Amino acid sequence: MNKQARIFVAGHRGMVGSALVRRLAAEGYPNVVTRSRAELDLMDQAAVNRFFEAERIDVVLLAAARVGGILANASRPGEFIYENLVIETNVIHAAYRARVERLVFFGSSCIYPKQCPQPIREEYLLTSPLEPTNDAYAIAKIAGLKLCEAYNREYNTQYVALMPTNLYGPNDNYDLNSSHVLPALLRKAHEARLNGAASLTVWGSGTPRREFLHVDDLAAATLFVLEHNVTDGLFNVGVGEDLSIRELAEGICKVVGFEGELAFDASKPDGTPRKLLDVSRLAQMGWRARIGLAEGLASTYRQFVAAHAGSLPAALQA
Ligand code: GFB
Repeated sequence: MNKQARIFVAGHRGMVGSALVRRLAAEGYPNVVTRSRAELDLMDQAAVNRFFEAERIDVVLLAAARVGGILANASRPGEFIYENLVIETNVIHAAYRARVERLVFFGSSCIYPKQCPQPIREEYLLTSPLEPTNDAYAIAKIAGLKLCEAYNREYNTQYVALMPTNLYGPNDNYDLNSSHVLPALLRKAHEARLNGAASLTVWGSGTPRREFLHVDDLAAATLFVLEHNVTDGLFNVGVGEDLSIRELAEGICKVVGFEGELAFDASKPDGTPRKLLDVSRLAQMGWRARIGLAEGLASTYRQFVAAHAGSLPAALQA
């Protein structure tokens, strides 16, 4: 990819978007274009068309989306399917109209069936029913990757779809109702330690298994795909191993220095029992994740404490 390419990072303030901006700066791409929601409402098709007509954009990284954890997905399905469909159709169509060469669309591992062989290969898509707690969001993301495939076939665009597993890292969402499990448990363990609580609440049974990819690794995979001239297709992005929610909670308590009990709240949904991605397609091209969970948790917790005040446990004080 030309170092002088004009790269539009849609959703640049979010966890994925900000990781992409960091990576592009680190790899010497000077022409990164960003717009705040106030400057460009991606839900407004005419405004998005005007933006692409006015700006010469060479590459689009479509990281803007309405995202959330299991409870947010289960309780706001209309919002999740509508906003994600509108954002992706507006941006992908406007990019095509403006003859934008390349685009990367970001989906999620929840696009795959609730019950499918593990690890999950890209070809398992649409082979059996989705997980009900997030099927609205999953359908929107499947539509987005299908848009890329269809435009590539009909218009010879070069639009690629990356499907990351559960992500974590800087600029994550720590609201306990709408966040994903890893940031939620980091915050709960932190507050439990500061408050001297006897226990912290973990949703569900603790038995589901999840795979966690640091968002900086997703940004690295994105640059890898662009710099290796991958022009179409669907690629899983993950670390290739998973753990149970109970093991995650125990690991987070260790990092945070919380020594109380785990209390499991069976009134909350478990969701998909497991969604370990098969990462061999990118691995065969030479890309693998580098940030292990222990390292990622420690750095993410340090950033959480720095951003949200509070104290670090002795083990993490540099
Ligand atoms: O990360 P999470 O919200 O989403 O939940 P999914 C993962 C597992 O962690 C579920 C459990 O079994 C939760 O019940 N869990 C335990 C918790 N304690 C907590 C907690 O305090 N907060 C949360 N949020 N979970 C999402 C999809 O599924 O995966 C999204 O809903 C997206 O659409 C995302 O695809 C990547 O991993 O179950």
